[in-house]
Amino acid sequence: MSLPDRRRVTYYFDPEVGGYTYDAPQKGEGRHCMKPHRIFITHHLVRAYNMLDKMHVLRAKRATPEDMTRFHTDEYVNFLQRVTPETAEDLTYKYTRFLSADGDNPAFEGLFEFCSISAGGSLAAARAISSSAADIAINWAGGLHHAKKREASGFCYINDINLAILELLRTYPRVLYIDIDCHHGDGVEEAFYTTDRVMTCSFHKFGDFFPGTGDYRDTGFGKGKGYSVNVPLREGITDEAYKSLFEPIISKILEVFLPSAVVLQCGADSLAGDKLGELNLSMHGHAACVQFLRKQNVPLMLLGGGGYTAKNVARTWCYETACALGIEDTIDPMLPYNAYFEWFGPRYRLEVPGTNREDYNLRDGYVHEIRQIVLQQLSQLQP
Ligand code: ZL4
Ligand code: CA
Ligand code: ZN
Repeated sequence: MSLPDRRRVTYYFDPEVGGYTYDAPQKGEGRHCMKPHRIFITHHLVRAYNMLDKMHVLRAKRATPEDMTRFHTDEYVNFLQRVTPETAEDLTYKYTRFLSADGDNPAFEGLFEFCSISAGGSLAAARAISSSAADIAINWAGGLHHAKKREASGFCYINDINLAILELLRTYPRVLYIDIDCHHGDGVEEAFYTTDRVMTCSFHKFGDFFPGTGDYRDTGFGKGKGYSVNVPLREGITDEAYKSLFEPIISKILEVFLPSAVVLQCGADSLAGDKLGELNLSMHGHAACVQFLRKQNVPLMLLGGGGYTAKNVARTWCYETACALGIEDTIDPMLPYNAYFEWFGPRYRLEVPGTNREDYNLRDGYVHEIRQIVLQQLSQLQP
């Protein structure tokens, strides 16, 4: 006989989030790959699977400029409030401050409201966890891990994760941040690089890939030495190899760090077939990270992040919502009818299969080597 393993899940969703687009209104250079609309499609699937009545569904208060300046500088937040597509060139002093001219971080229409929705959800999720109102809190509009204290980077403007972690630190002595986005979680690592109260652990494609940081030798500084963990990957990693890194490394971290709460950034660009990512996880391989953390019985926040093949992002975050609820075994792999049904053809299934591309991590014992290196680093933290 096993006990029912219910968790109280709070899910933050703002119906307006899907209406924002990163595309510049006047420029005809092509469409930006970051599509907030994917969060709206995720929500449609979650609703079609009847999950909304199994959790607390809330629309968070928008984050205020004061909330944002807990991490960011006043002048950067003030800039984000004022910038428009028309004033961007002047307010950035020809793209020498706050934003760069390279197209990753456009000054799109409604930028500040979009940031306040994303950050508002993560802050509310952190408060729900801190107050013990929820065991698991979800904000698929969050996870924007590249944003820096005084500048935007890699499609991210406000670092909702850092705001949430700072909120958790008001209650909890130690917070663990885990990042399964295909890119390095540089903005979170940098913010907590010198503290032993936050451990950051990012798994990411490394080598000739944005943002270029995340070498395994970058382990923290001063009091924070050993509290930044990086697992650099080569292209094409599959479920099996990923799990053989994730589970032993996270188990070791749980043992040596004893986090009071965990924040998991669930960037979905680590899935097979992503437009930008170069990894090869299936939906089930990605969700195995959520399942693994859920069964550790530690307060858990689930955030979004990257993910550029929108229908696969929606499938995966919908399935991970089911994992948070513990109902994934009852989920019909045939998608229920919903407003976006035709997007999911030709198979109309809740699946993202891996492909047969080569896994370069299996060459010359790389997986084994990086696992040993990281576990060895972690064992030095033990008292
Ligand atoms: C695009 O087609 O590697 C942005 C970005 C916009 C449409 C308009 C065309 C304008 C690919 C990417 C030209 C854009 C040129 N549009 C972008 C070094 C780069 C300089 C900028 O998942 N160019 C920079 C950022 C990465 C770089 C990845 C991941 C975020 C996250 C969390 C951020 N930047 C080269 C790229 C396009 C675009 C097409 C693009 N940008 C792909 N990779 C990047 O970790 C949310
Ligand atoms: Ca990562
Ligand atoms: Zn990414």
